[in-house]
Amino acid sequence: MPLHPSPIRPRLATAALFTAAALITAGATPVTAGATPVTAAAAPDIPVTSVKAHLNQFQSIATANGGNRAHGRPGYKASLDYVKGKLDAAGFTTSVKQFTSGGRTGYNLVADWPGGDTDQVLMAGAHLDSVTTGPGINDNGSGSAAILETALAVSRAQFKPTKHLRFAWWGAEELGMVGSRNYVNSLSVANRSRISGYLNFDMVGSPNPGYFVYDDDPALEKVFKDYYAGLGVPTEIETEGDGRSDHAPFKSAGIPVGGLFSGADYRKTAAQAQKWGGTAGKPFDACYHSSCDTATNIDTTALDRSSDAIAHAVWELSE
Ligand code: DTR
Ligand code: CA
Ligand code: ZN
Ligand code: ZN
Repeated sequence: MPLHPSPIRPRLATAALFTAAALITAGATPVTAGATPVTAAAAPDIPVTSVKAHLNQFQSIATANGGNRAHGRPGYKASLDYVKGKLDAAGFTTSVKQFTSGGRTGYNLVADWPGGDTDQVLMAGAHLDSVTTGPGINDNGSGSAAILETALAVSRAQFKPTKHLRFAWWGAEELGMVGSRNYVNSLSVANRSRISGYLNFDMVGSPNPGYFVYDDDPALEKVFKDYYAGLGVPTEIETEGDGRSDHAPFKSAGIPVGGLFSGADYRKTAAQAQKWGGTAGKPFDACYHSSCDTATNIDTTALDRSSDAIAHAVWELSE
């Protein structure tokens, strides 16, 4: 895993390249000794307004379909169709994988960005389903919308990473990571070994947010920790979700996993409120698995930071 370049370094490298080119054009011999090592371009900013627009779509879908986007209900498939439409229009190769759970039909959506080394696949995923009791905007429209907008940013940038990029939206996570486990189980041993890392994003916009980084793989953890350190945002390691979200089947298959989490029904401590703001003694998300997990159940700053951290990790880990 290359050393984490500071965000400023790629721009300096670009400037150095332009200077060198100008010198060459002018016939001079560019001085290269001790030049700043050229690193990959920095990730673009992810516009949080665009992420929230996806959340508003998810909210509208839930409202029009019995108040939820749960496995086996119309709201789930409508959510998937929305995400797929955006990705198809942006040039991704999408596939919908069907499965059955609890007597109902479920679907995973997998989107490949054409290009890159298919022997080194970097994946980013989020569960798209909600519980039956509500629209699931933070859990997990937030993760779904954040990786969708990151994928669209890849397209806008016509990003050409070394590794192959694959994004996934999982069905039936709320029933026990059914969709993601179905996907991992469908992979041959060879195809599992081609996945260099799986990044999971499940609840990244909690209204009383914390900033938790998965600690399952040190190299993946470092990418996120360093990014937030660069923003001056303290982080804590994430342990509450061990085995409780879609990274679990990947980890069980020996694939390195990482991710971000902004908190669920656990209460924020006074020490955490001191460093992160928000309200001590209250849950990170008081509407967890409830009907009030709506489009207003989001902290915009947390969603913005999470989305930008996701983009940074995708750019950094695929170069
Ligand atoms: N998002 C929850 C699962 C969950 C609870 N705590 C964590 C921590 C980190 C990731 C996921 C979770 C759900 O889908 O029910
Ligand atoms: Ca942003
Ligand atoms: Zn949930
Ligand atoms: Zn979740």
